[in-house]
Amino acid sequence: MKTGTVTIVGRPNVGKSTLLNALLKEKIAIISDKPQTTRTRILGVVHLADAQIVLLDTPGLHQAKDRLNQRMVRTAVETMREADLLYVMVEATAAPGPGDRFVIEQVREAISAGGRPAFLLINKVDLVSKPRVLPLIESYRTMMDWNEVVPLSAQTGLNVDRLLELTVKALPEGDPVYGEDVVTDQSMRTLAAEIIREKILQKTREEVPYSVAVEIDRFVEEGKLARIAATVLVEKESQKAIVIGKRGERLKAIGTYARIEMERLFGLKVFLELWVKVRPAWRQDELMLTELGY
Ligand SMILES: Nc1nc2c(ncn2[C@@H]2O[C@H](COP(=O)(O)OP(=O)(O)OP(=O)(O)O)[C@@H](O)[C@H]2O)c(=O)[nH]1
Ligand SMILES: [Mg+2]
Repeated sequence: MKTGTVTIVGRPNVGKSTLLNALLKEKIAIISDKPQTTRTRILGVVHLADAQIVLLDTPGLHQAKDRLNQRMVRTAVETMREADLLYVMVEATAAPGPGDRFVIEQVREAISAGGRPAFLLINKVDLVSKPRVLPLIESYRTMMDWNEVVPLSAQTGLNVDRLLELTVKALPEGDPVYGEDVVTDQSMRTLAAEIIREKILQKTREEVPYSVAVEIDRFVEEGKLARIAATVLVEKESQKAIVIGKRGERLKAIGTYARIEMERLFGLKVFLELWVKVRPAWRQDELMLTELGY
C-alpha cells in the first residue's frame, strides 16, 4: 500500500482546483475564471486499491498586496511543507512568464528545505496544438529538475489517469490515514459558504469577486431539510448594489444556483436565505480574516 500527501501549487487560475475535483471525481473545490478563487488549503482524499493519496489544493502563488492575499500565499507556501510530492501546475497556453518564475522560486525553496520530488503539470493542453507543448516542456526543464513532466487537461481528463499512476509510484509505502468514506475535511458549513461564493464569482466582474466573503449565520438540519442563512460581505455600497442586482434579480439567481448545487452535494432539500452586508476593508482586517477562516 502506498500513502502520501501531494500539494498542488501554481499561479492563480491555472486549474489547480479543477484538477483536485477531477482526481477525486467529485466537486469539493470551487472553480472560476477569476484568479484567486481558492483562499484556503483544501484537502481531498483519493482512494485507490493500492494507494491512498491525500491531495492538498492551495491558493495561487502571486505577489500579494492586501492582507487576505498575503495569508493566502502564506497558506500555499506552508502547505508545500506537508507534501511528500509537489504538483507544480503551469498553463500550456503561454510561455513561462514572471508569474511562473515566481512560482518556481517558491517551489525551489520548498524543495531545498525538504528534498521532496516535484512533478511539472502542464495544464489546459486541450487549448493548444501538440507541437506547441514540446518547446514549453523544454523551457521548463531548463528551469528545474522535474521528476516527471506531465502535459494534461484537468477539464477534459486527458492524461489524468497517467498522472495518478506516476503519483502512486512516487509515494512512500504506508498504511491509509483516512477512512474509506472520507473525501474532504471541509464541513458542510464551509462547503455551503464556498458554493455561494462560487456563484457570486461566476456572476460578477472586476473588483467585486475579490471583495466578497460569505459567512454562514445558521445551518440547521431538520430531517431531510437544511435551513441555511448566510451573509455575503462586500466592501462598498456600490458592490452591494451589484451583488443584489436590479430588483434583487442577481442575488436571487445566485441563491437558486447555490441551492441546487447544495441539494445535490448534501442530498438534502435546502432552504437558503441570503443577506448582503457592507464591511469596509475587511480584507485588511486581521481579526475578520481569522473569523472567516482565512
Ligand atoms: N480549457 C481548459 N480550461 C481549464 C482547464 N483546467 C481548468 N480550466 C479553467 O481555468 C479556470 C481556472 O480554474 P481553477 O481550477 O479555478 O484554477 P485555480 O488554479 O484553482 O485558480 P485559483 O484558485 O484562483 O488559484 C476555470 O475557468 C477552469 O474552468 C483545462 O484543462 N482546460
Ligand atoms: Mg483554486
